[in-house]
Amino acid sequence: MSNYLTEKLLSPHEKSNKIFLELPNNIDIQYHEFNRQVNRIANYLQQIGLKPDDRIAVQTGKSWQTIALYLATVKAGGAFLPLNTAYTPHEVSYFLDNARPRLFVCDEGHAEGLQVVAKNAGSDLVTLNNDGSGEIANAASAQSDTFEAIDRSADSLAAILYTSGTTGRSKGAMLTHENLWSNAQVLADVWQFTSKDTLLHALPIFHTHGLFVATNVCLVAGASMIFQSSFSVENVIRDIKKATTMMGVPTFYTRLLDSSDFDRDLVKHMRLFVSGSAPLLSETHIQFEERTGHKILERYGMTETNMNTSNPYNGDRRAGTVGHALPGTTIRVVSADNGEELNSDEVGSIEVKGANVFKGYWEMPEKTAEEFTEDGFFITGDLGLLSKDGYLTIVGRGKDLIISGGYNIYPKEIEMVLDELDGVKESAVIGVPHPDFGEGVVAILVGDQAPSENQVQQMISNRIARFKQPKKIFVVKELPRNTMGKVQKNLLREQFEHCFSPGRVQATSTIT
Ligand code: MLC
Ligand code: AMP
Repeated sequence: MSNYLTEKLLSPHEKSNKIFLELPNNIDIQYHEFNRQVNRIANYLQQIGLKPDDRIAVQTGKSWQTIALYLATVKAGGAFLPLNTAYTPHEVSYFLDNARPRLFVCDEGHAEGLQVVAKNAGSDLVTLNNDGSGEIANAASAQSDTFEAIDRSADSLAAILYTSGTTGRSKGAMLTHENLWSNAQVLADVWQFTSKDTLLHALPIFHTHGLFVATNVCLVAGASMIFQSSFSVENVIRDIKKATTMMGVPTFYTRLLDSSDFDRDLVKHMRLFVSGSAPLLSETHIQFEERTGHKILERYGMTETNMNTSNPYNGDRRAGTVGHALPGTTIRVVSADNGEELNSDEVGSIEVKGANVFKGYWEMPEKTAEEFTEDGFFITGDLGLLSKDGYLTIVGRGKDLIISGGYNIYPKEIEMVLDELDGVKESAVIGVPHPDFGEGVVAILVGDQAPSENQVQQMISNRIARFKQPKKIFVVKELPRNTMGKVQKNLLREQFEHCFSPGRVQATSTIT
């Protein structure tokens, strides 16, 4: 046995290849230097008594040291548990209480407020700052730069990523060494990544897209990453000349298209643009091609499954579709009524099976069982159709989920918070078209004394992350319901469809 994932990701590369480029600071990190830092941190983790499957929860900014901590955790036998930096202490406390990590890592600026949260979960808090300094760096600097990796098999736990649910309660998706490696290898092959590539990396590194798809693919190929702390049009335009590839959520591409400096000449040297995490409008695909001559390659995935499908690298990248099942992954579309597989072009529920699919939800065996079919397919909750030649089109979601700028927001979680507010009898949260984020969160409240939009924002600001908070709030006399008493969100979505467009319905106005 060996340490399955890190052996595959870290060992094979030329020592002198650059792994991270931080262009404005002129910092280059080479693979051999990076590997040594991984080893130092792994030694530190071993010294503090990390045991196999122990979790290391991390809420830190984007730095190459966080990536080193991820691989050190895996190499030392643990499971990496990244958390969105926008989560409030209230949200973090749920994740820590649920996962009971051995360590909770955050930056110094947040340590004081989070100390009690970590303590309540029985975790030690240590710091890692955006510039790589902090207690982890200090402790690691005294350690050896070689480390004998802890044996972990293909099926061992490598990471836990929390994903919200329709019940409002987040579930930890357990990803194995094989899930992560197999997907990285397949994507690197399919997208033809090599050590000559440089990826413009502007995604956050606490979700599947930025952490596994972007980073692991580069590691597998021995490629370099221009590591930008967050997405900005200006910085992408500044650095893209040095890149060969870019990955992003649709908002990245619509924002880039809004800039006249983003033109054919700027990106003529680029090899590939990939989009995912949310639907890319056909319109954006077409506009991008007209402007740059490049066809964005759209792919489809989930936290639980890593990537499932991709449009072809060579071949027809079809706008509005997410392409074919990846090698080693089986996709089927079944009837939501009886689970029977449907013919091509019939819309049904998308199910997936393969080495990419996770091993279950952390300490939720019943929930895990519910989401798999008897023959081992994972029920994605997405609705779609397969064309005769195997292209998957996603047409909607069977789950009540909003995707805003690539972040998933579960209405139930927001409704539970709104329903507790004074003056709110009940609420419904919906997603409607938003020009920047794809979908924007809108809350519809019932209650004669319902609070105003400003009051709501204040009341919920320390409960839920800013990106999940409703961008508009309306008050109605009552919510539309069907004969079963279920709120008809489709009617609400129709009613408020244009509220982010010019000439929209005034927010917080009472609709009768
Ligand atoms: C930020 N804000 C958002 C938001 N991001 N609101 C709704 N949706 C979002 N996605 C809010 C902030 O709270 C703030 O509100 C304001 O917008 C500006 O914040 P900012 O920090 O300046 O953010 P901005 O640069 O605008 O960020 C937008 C973004 C970012 C699109 C660049 O959200 C992003 O990087 N998204 C990527 C998400 C991602 O990686 N998803 C992958 C999930 S994995 P205010 O009111 O205070 O101004 C997955 C599987 C798969 O889905 O298939 O990949
Ligand atoms: P997450 O749980 O954050 O991993 O989000 C996964 C969900 O994002 C999927 O179930 C889909 O609904 C959605 N998604 C990911 N990629 C795409 C895509 N290319 N097109 C449409 N939806 C997508």
